[in-house]
Amino acid sequence: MIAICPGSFDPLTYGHLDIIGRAALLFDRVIVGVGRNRAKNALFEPAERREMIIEALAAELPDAPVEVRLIDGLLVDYCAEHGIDVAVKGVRLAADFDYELQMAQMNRRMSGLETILLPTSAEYGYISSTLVRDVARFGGEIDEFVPPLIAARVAAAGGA
Ligand code: COD
Repeated sequence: MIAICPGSFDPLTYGHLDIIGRAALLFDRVIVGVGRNRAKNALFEPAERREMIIEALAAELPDAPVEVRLIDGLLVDYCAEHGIDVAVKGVRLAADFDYELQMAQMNRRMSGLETILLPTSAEYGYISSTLVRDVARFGGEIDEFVPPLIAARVAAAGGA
């Protein structure tokens, strides 16, 4: 079965990598779908995020059957066009669950796409791209939260 891990990944964190790596153990193939969340102010353009994820996966999960693609438009349309069976999302807090449940139900209603929610690993539960951008913007260290090459790209982008 083919799964998609969709997200903004602005930037990719160790929390995202944990979900992607665990999805890769459960499914034959995993597509990391880089989308645009219009509710959030992006630091990196989607194409840049895709490039950064490809580099990070090569370093962190070199043997995982994972590809990185840009999603333009609805997730359900992308999945239908590419024969993707299921979406895998990570859940940290109750707020994540409320948001993901609503999207899962909407997506299933629209196309039948199923969603699997994976609980975050405890050590990554507090990490979010938004907080990472915020810490970097004010000059804080982000090495603990993102792979080294992502930290370098965030620093080069001027924090956030
Ligand atoms: N531990 C575990 N999981 C985590 C962590 C962590 N530390 N950090 C993030 N995650 C999970 C999130 O809960 C989410 O499941 C996933 O990783 C991606 O997170 P983000 O923040 O990078 O991405 P989002 O939530 O901004 O992505 C939203 C999408 C782009 C997936 C969504 O907007 C979408 O599907 N857009 C396409 C258009 C569409 O179909 N819209 C209708 C949806 S019903």
